[in-house]
Amino acid sequence: MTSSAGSSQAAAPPAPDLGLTVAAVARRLGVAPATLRTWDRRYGLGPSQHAAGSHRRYSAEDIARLELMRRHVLAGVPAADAARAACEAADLSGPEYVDPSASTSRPGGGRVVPIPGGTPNARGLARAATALDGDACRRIVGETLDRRGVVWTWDHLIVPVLVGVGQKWEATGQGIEVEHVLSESIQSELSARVARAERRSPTCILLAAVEGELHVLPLWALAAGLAERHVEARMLGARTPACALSEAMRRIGPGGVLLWSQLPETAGTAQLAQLPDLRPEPLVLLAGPGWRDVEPPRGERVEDLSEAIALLARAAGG
Ligand code: B12
Repeated sequence: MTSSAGSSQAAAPPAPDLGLTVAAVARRLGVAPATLRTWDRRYGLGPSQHAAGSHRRYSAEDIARLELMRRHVLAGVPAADAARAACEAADLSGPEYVDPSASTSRPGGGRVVPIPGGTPNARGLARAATALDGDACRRIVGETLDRRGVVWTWDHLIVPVLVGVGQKWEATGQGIEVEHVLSESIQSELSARVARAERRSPTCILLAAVEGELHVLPLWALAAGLAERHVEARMLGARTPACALSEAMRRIGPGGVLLWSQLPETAGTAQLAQLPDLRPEPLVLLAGPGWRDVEPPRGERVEDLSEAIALLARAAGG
């Protein structure tokens, strides 16, 4: 995370384009077009606009409902309940749409981050982040990591709160400071687990975010998850140039490499084509929503944290 990223985020996000196609909405939400069609068929969460001689189009309100649906589902709410809540939401963008837990929030908590269907712990983390209380964020994340392990903590505590914070920024243009405190706290707890771990794998794993990519928290979740299995991960971090990744691969000879791309504009296939041919050949995994619409010349897509940890641990011989 950098201050330049923070300042560039300061501009209010653009109002959603009216009349988006299913493909555009799928990209915007980071879900498959087939999922949108299923939500339309099963729950009536479809496009309400008609454009002459063309496919039906999603309006801003349709998209807001779908975003709510996605958030609920990510937070673990069953799809039918999530759809009902999304359909019943009265005001999808205004300040009236607030988390009922707002009344118990700390000072500064008037800017509540809704975590629909989130656990009390997730709501607590969101409140601590909203209050810019990094110590409390680290405590909540650290205690949950100790109790439930990396995968559970990432999937059920951290991701719902990150998604909520991201949605809040997207809807209001506010809360970048909350996002920064939260990200720093999560990264510091995950990296502390990595530093403490005893590593015993025959080879190590290289983790990198692609060129231009500042989102790295999933890489830290991976490093911590691998550390739980005593697998060593070397972290190259944000915005790794393809030539630097290639050089690191040649020098280290990793059992596996994972490249994270959060934003579609950072997922370039040219950087994959540049990777060296090593013997033995490392496993190359591509992860993150940025790769969703890319036909990669090299590497396999991986969709979730536990699958990625399992594949990489095997590749490292751990
Ligand atoms: C934290 C954060 C930041 C931090 C990053 C700090 C850090 N140390 O990483 C900072 C402040 C730097 C930042 C900057 C920006 N951000 Co930002 N950010 C986020 C936030 C809140 C969390 C990111 C994250 O870690 N996501 C990881 C998980 C939670 O999300 P996910 O990848 O979608 O998860 C899916 C899959 O990947 C999978 N999954 C989940 N975890 C894992 C783990 C593994 C290993 C695997 C394989 C799969 C997997 O499951 C999910 C369901 O499909 C997101 C909100 C969000 N919804 O993600 C916005 C978000 C990603 N950011 C966004 C934007 C627009 C930006 C900026 C461009 C803003 C700007 N105008 O400057 C900059 C650009 C930075 C850059 N060039 O890279 C948008 C992206 C929109 C888009 N689709 O293109 C988001 C979605 C916010 C939003 N709702 O609009 N950001």
